[in-house]
Amino acid sequence: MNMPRLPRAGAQSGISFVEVLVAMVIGVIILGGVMQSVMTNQRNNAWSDDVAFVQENARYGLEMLARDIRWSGYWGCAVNMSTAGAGATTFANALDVPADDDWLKLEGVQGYEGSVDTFPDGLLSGTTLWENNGSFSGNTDFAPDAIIFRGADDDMDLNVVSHAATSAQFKLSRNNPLEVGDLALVVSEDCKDVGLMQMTGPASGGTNVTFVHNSGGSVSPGNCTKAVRWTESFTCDDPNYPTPGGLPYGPGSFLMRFAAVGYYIGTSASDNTQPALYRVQFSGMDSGDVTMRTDEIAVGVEDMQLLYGFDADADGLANAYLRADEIDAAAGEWKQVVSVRVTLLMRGFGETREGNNEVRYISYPYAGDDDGYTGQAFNDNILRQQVSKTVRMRNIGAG
Ligand SMILES: [Ca+2]
Ligand SMILES: [Ca+2]
Repeated sequence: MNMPRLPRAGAQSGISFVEVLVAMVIGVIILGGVMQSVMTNQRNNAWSDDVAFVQENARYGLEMLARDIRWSGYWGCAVNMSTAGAGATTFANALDVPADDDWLKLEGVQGYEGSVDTFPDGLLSGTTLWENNGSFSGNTDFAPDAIIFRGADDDMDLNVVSHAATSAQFKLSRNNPLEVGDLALVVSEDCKDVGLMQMTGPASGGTNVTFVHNSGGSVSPGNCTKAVRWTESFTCDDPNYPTPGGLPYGPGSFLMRFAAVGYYIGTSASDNTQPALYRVQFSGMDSGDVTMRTDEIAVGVEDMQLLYGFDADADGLANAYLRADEIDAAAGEWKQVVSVRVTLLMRGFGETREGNNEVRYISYPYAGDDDGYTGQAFNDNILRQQVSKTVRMRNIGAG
């Protein structure tokens, strides 16, 4: 049979120029795809690193703040301080400090509205306020707020055995570990009275059960009076603060160390292009000046906005959330704050967003007028996240 010849298997007639071109084009397309995918991966990695960075810092910052909010206003067993009526705690502050000293007060919390209130002395001793070189210039609604907390640090377990009010001397259940110049709180055996004073003696370094709190200038700021318990609250600014001895504390009263901490948004110590949350801690008296220890808590905290749960009717529950400048410090209204709402604006470390994405950050308007309020826009391709937490001051009891 005469069959048509089939081409031999494997016969080659060479690769045409067109085929080479097609192959190259396909190659370029594939390579382009791979490159694109590598770059996307890199960007995604930077993005997810940034998300982790932001979330980690947000969690830590909120945790630290929440811990201090819960602790604030802790004066041992005294819990009834949100009212001024019968049964309310009586606060005797014998420290001879000026009225504008905000650290050495017997109130759990005090806030400062950004760009409105003057922040307390010593708060910014660690670094520059971020507001001054930050992202909010021209938008005072977003000027970071600040806050300080005060309370007792009762790690010493110092029970009062007796108190001679006229000679300003406590006898304690064990040797007094405090030093001359230290500040101490005392809470009464019935949990109704709290006193704040500076130790003036003895200079025996923990080998004596005595704690002396004389008035006069042997220490600084010193005590304006020997009285640390009275029938009503007083400070050294009151024209009629009691002298000389006040009322004695009974056995079972408790002596504690006074503590205060503050928070603000500053410039990061490690990278001055980044904002950070700072915590400052009152660390004692030095020649009459409050000395502070400053710690950078979390980088990437760009803004802190604070609102205060204000208890207007003494039932221990907030009636309204107010800004710091809506609370009258001189009228003692900070004692009526029962909770704090913290909002932090977190931001990533660098540009990880694409295409000039606008981020709109809505916070609480400080002017109290939210008609047409649109928040703050950012077009810098930096990741942002807003986190909030409302924390109750657990030591503030109902009246
Ligand atoms: Ca504010
Ligand atoms: Ca209420």
